[in-house]
Amino acid sequence: MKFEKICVLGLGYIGLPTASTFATHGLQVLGVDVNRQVVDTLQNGGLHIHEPGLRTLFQAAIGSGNLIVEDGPQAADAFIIAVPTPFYEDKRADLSFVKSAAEAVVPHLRAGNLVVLESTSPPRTTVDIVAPILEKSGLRAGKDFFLAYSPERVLPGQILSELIENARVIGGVDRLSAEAGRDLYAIFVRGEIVLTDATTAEMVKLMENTYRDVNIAIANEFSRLAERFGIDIWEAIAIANRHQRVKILNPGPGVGGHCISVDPWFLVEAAPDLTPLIQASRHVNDSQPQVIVELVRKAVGSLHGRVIAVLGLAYKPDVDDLRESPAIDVARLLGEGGALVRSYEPYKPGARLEGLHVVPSLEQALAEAEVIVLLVRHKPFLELRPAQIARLTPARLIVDAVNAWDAPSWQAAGFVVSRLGVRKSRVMAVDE
Ligand code: SAJ
Repeated sequence: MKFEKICVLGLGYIGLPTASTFATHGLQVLGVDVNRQVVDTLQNGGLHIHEPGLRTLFQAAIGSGNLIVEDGPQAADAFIIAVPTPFYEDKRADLSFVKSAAEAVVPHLRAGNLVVLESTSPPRTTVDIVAPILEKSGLRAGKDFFLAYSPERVLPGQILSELIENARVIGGVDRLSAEAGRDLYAIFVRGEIVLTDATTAEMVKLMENTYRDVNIAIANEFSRLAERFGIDIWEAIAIANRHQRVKILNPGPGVGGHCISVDPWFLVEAAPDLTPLIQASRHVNDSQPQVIVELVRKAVGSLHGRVIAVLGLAYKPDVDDLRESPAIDVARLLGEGGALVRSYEPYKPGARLEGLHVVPSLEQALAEAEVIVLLVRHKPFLELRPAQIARLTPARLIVDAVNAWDAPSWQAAGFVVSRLGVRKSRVMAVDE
């Protein structure tokens, strides 16, 4: 199938890079967002999200004349739906954006068009929810138009390269729909393109993120056991990972971001009776901020009135994304416990977060601190030297939740270091 003009609905972390990449590969792209502010920002050449390299790519796309941004769709050869699927309080998927995007396509849908859903969705969303909406056009999915599900699996921070290099799954409601999807993405994807059915493709996406969530949960549970039994979890993991079939992930303050902490719930919602392991893993990871707070409490005694420098608020290293961040939960819980928390996030020093005192510099976070709590393995934190920090703060207590700092060097500079998953007086190197 040949494509000249496509319409991308939803211009967020996935839709905007996708629209821009198609435009720089020669397609005419209409980018659509229902948020007027987003449309205004983009029409004026600005960006509402941060992703390395996106500004240059977006400007090239706009500059080529191939990318136009509007607040509603128009007739096109293909429609890509890349809107968010958040969840409600009770963890059920909120498909309202997916549904309204599909509704918006209906008046413009023509025989021979392709529609692709990219939004992460519960199993069967494409066939049971999106197809019936699109069929209000009078056209039949798989007969008159092609319909496919193709999940995005790019890693925030590396979206632009992964968009092109990653293997891509395309699940069609029938074989010809999957092939039409392949013809579209082959325009820029250099990774392998794998064809399957729509529901398998939905499951693949959810399985990948759930697999990672469960694996992080077991690492977090192991770190709790390590403290109980008086060992160093980091040493134990390093040794276990020398086994050729073992790859234990890292414990930490919990699982954040808008993917791994959300997607497993889509499977739980779809089949609560079949998902005890997935549910338990979610609960382990969600309770991890509380574990970090207990670690701090053990290190300082009472939290009440203690001045605490929290280093790192992002959901993972070297991104500025604060969504669903467990580090923010830790900072809030410390504050609720009576501590005076000064939080510092090097990638978003001006962040404003309700109920949190975010300071714009490391110096301000440390100036009056009694305890330093390190929550994210950001590069700028890894580069800090103990002697340099000792000059900036009266604090001599460190709680390292991410195994970022070499404890002996900090101890040599006069600090007492508590590490997540460690209750051992002498830390022995793996090779000793
Ligand atoms: N984390 C740990 N321990 C680890 C690894 C991660 O606690 O050993 C935490 C991180 O700190 C973070 C969370 O897990 O809070 C998630 O981080 P991540 O780097 O594992 O994943 P995301 O959410 O940034 O991106 C994931 C990726 N999925 C997989 O690796 C299976 C990405 O490929 C997906 O495209 C993305 O979700 C998505 O959009 O679904």
